[in-house]
Amino acid sequence: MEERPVRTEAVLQETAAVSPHPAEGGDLLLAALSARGVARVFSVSGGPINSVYHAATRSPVEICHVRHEAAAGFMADASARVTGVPGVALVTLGPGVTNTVTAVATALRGGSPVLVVGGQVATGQRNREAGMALDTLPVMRPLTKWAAEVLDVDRIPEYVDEAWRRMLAGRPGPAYLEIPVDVLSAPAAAKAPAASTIPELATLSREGEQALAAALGRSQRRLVLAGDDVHVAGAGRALSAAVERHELAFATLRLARGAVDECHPLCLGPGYCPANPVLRRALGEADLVLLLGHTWEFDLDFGASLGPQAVVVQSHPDPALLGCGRRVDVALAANARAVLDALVHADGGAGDAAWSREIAAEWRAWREQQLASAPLDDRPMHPVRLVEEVIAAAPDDTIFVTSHGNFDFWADAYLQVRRPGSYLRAGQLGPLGAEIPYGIAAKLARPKRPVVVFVGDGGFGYHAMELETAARAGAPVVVVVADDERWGAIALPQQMAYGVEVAMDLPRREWARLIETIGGHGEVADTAAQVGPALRRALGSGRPAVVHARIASVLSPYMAYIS
Ligand SMILES: Cc1ncc(C[n+]2csc(CCOP(=O)(O)OP(=O)(O)O)c2C)c(N)n1
Ligand SMILES: [Mg+2]
Repeated sequence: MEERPVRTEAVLQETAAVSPHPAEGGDLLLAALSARGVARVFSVSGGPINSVYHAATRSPVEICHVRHEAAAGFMADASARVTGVPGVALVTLGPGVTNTVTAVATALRGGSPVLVVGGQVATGQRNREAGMALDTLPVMRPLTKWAAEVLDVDRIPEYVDEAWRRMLAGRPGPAYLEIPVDVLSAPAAAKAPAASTIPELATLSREGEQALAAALGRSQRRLVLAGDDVHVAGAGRALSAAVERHELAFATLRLARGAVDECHPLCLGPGYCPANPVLRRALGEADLVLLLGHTWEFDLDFGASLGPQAVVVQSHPDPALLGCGRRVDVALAANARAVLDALVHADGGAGDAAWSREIAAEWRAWREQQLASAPLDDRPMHPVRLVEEVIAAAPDDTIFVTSHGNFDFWADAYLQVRRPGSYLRAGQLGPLGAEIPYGIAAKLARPKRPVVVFVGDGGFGYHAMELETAARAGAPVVVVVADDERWGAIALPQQMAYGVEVAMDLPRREWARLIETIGGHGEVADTAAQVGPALRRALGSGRPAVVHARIASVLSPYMAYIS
């Protein structure tokens, strides 16, 4: 990653020119963030962080004041995923910090760089039961790559710099800085610039190159699983070049979905073993599997689908993750771009390109067959029918967000992600509630692109109120509520295991009317024919919108597999 100069001094001089109030820690904080490309921080206010709110009057960094700190954390996470610049949440002490816990844990498990800045009581009030005070460093330490308190106002830029390095080195993840109010609001002196140098494993060793070429040369049926680091390292072009040069079947996973267009003729669908039987077949038949920038995690069945003949090559920029959970034959400590560049130039012989093409075609046929089993006039609509009608009506450059309900597993498996940064899903931690904040932050980061959030009637309830934030912030995101009138992902397996469902029903509520009362636009679409026009009106409304759609409760292949 390139070094960026940090122009704290210049920003502080401009600050003094705009407002007579002397520069404080809040100004130092925003100057350090602005110098690193941060455009906005997501926040719920509180007395101890007022210095930062005041600093925003004379900084290019905006404050997006949201309704719940969990949403602030999720928005910071989505902002990082979409832009590549770490996202920032600014929260008050005690419950302000603890409310971010799930979002921070999601960022940790999802490999997303999120900085939480938390307030704290004045140093002189420590351990005296001050209002709202809580020792939050021990709470945040296991959830972050680094958690520290700042006790000297003039060291704020240094701590931001350190947090940046820790968040971005190896596998990205969150960091936490706690700043007591007397430190944050103390007068600040202009400081000499600090420079970030993010260590990167951007080259593959000679031995690594040779081992990769040898494995390729000995193989016929070759499969690439492009994981998180393909996205982080910006290696989509290199992936595309390698896939085409050697005619490799491939799947993109998690953060990397869409790194290469999933409509590519060699793509065998999304990288979820539970939702993609063709991927399981490919893993069983391949004699070379290249797992790039990822580990053998849950969505890859912990590697259980691999056949005995498979030679496994794994790369990761964090050497500690090589061989994690499963033995590998060739371990490459390098970022995905370096590995893919080496792969493009490796002379690996012809391989079985017919197998790559045939297995990718099988996935396309499987996908089409799902739609064929969901007739247009079914009432209530089959989940796949709703997803298809939304995709058909949404412009090509739409960013899609999904949640973690039964409906979403249908959507995740059916969506074809066409370009990088176009699909957001919280990931391994699987928290309901991330999706609406994700959509809002994506819209703020990419205002020209349509953003469509898929969520069930259960998940919708977590942060629906953030649509009011979206109205204030000017983020016209569209939320498609797939309403099966229940907590389907739990109800259906309960029914299968126990023959009854307990407390699983959610009566239909008027979500399209609710959104109208909080500054948005509402649509109801209960038939397939209504979905496209409703979605287009929602997108055209220029306001945050809800498209409320009744769907049938049909167990998704993903849920069926894991239940
Ligand atoms: C924070 C959190 N709590 C609970 C769960 C467990 N959970 C997963 S899916 C689900 C039901 C989701 O219902 P809904 O959003 O209506 O989607 P559906 O399954 O009905 O399609 C629940 C409770 C979770 N993933 N995250
Ligand atoms: Mg539901």
